[in-house]
Amino acid sequence: MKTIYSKEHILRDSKTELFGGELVPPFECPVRVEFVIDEITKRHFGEIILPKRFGKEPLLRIHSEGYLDFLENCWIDWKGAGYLGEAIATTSPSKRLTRNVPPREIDGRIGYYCLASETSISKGTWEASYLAADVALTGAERINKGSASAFSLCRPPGHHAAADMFGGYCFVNNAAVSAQFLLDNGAKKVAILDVDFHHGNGTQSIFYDRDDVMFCSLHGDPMDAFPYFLGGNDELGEGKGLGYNFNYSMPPKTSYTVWSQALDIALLKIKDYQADALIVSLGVDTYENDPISFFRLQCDDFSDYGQRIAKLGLPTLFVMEGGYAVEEIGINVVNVLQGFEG
Ligand code: 7XA
Ligand code: ZN
Repeated sequence: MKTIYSKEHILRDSKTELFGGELVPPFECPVRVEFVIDEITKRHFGEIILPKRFGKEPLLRIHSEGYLDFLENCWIDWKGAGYLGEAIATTSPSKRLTRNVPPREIDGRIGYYCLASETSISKGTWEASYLAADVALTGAERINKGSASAFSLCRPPGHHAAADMFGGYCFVNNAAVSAQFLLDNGAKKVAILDVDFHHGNGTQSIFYDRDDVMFCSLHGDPMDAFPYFLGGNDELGEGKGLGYNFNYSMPPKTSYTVWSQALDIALLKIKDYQADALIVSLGVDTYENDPISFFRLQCDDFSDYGQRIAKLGLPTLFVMEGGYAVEEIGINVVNVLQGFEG
C-alpha cells in the first residue's frame, strides 16, 4: 500500500489549544505524523509518495465558498485586527443566537464558522489544511484508477469539519472531500467507516440526507465525549439519507471485545450497502493510553481490526484522523494497515 504524505503538514503548527481553562501546547501536533512516517519506514511498509495538487474545486463540492474564504483569510484578518495571540473563537451561534449571517468583524466571523473553541487558527493553518485535502484526494484518485488501497496521511485531520464549520482540530473534511471525488469520478456509492475515538460529526452532517454515502461511526458516547452534541445511536439519517447513517457509541473503558462487536455490525451494514469503495477515517485515539480518550484498545487489536476491514474486499482509502499517544501512534496506524494487507 502506498502512503501519501507531504512534509509541509508542518505549516499547521499552532502553539495554543484551549484545554481545562488554560492555553496549552496542542495535542494535535506535527510530530504525530513524523512518528507514523518513521514506523512506515522502519517496517518497510510500501512507498511514500507526494500529493498532487487538485485546486479548490473538490473542496467546494463539500464546503461553502464563504467558509473556505474565511479559512484562507482568517489569520490575515486576525493579525490585521491587532491581536497578538492565535485566533480563537469566543462566541458562536448557539441555541438562542440564530441570526444566520457571517459578521464582518473577525471575532464574529471566526465564531460564526467555529464549532468548538479549543482549536486555534494560526499562520499556515489554511495552507496545511488545503494540502491535507490534496493528500486525501491523491489517495482517492489512486483508488479511482484501480488501486486496491491507499493511505492518505493527512494532517490536520478532518472528520469534525462540517460544510461551514471548523473545530476539534479539523478544518477541511478530508474524508468527505475524497468520498465526493470518488462519486464525481464514476463511483455510485461510497461507504465511510469512522473508527476514530470521536464521533465524525462533520462527515455525518455533510452526508446526512444522502443515500450515495453510507456513514458508520464507532465512538465514545457523546454524553461523555467530544463532540457532545451529535453522535447518538438514534441518528439514522433523514430524507433520502434515512437508513444510511449508523452510530455505535460506547461508554468509558470499552474493551476491544465490545468495540470489535460493534465493528462487525458496522461492517455488515457496509457489506449489505454494496459500496464501490470504502473510506476509513482512521483515528487511533481508541488506544488505551491515549491522553484525551477513554477506550481500551491495545496495539495488537489494531492489527486485528485491519484484518476484519479487509474481509469486505472493497477498494479502501485510509484517511488519517486523530491519535495523540505519539510514542505509539505509528505502531497502531501501521498495525491497522498491515493487518489490512494480511
Ligand atoms: O477525532 N477528533 C479528535 O481527535 C479531536 C478531538 C478534540 C477534543 C477537544 C476536547 N477538548
Ligand atoms: Zn479523535
